[in-house]
Amino acid sequence: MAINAKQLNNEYNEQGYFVIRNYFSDEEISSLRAVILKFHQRWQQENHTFYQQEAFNSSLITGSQHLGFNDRVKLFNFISSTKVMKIVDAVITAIPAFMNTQLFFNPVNPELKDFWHRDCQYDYEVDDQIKVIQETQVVHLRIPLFDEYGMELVPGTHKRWDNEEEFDVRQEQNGKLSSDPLSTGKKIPLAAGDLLVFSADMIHRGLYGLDRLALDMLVFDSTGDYVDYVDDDCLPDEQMLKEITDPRLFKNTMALKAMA
Ligand SMILES: O=C(O)CCC(=O)C(=O)O
Repeated sequence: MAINAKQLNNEYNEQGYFVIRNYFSDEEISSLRAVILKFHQRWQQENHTFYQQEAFNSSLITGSQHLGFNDRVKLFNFISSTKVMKIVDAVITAIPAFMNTQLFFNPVNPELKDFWHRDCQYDYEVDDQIKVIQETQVVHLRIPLFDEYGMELVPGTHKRWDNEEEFDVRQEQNGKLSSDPLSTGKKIPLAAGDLLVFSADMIHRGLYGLDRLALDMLVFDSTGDYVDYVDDDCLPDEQMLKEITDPRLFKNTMALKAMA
């Protein structure tokens, strides 16, 4: 599929997201799904209570805890494949670096409701969030492995602050809940094979309800101050690097770590 990098970059800068339908083939998705399902089953067994009661995602998928050498190499090769790197390079035109992976699923606990947030709200107080959204942001590449209701995003909020309704909902104040509808929200239904790219700091939520499994890759611009968020165990080791066709995304992170 022909990619217009300039157009994707403009779209991302203006709206905070873009979606490419049918970007991955059935073969690409079924081979990725096989590895991810293996991880998910093992993770579920080890985190039984957490899974039953409160979980809606797992992380550190490329780490050594649940997957062996060959499966990890497969994942690293998918994450840094030519196809994925075309998109990463379109969004981050300087030096992109790998941060982490997360896996989003439908929560078992029906009390858990899909909630609006900006990722930065878990690390920063409100005054700092206002500043942080003006700076370099982490980019999520969401790769759904099954059809799902997808994500709901508030276009433009990667660069602009909340209006009153958004802030009340996100903060759960003035009688609002973080799962309340937002009049500015835009639903993006996703099917297996689609790719959604969005800014972690825009106002967003995952939409629960279908038996979803979505892999999120998180990448950042090397000029951003994010290297402390990277877990060493989620990077390839020397042996694995030899098996990765284009390891620059991981090598860029390693170089930042070495300087930190
Ligand atoms: O899909 C979800 O449940 C939430 C997704 C999300 O918040 C994220 O990808 O940052």
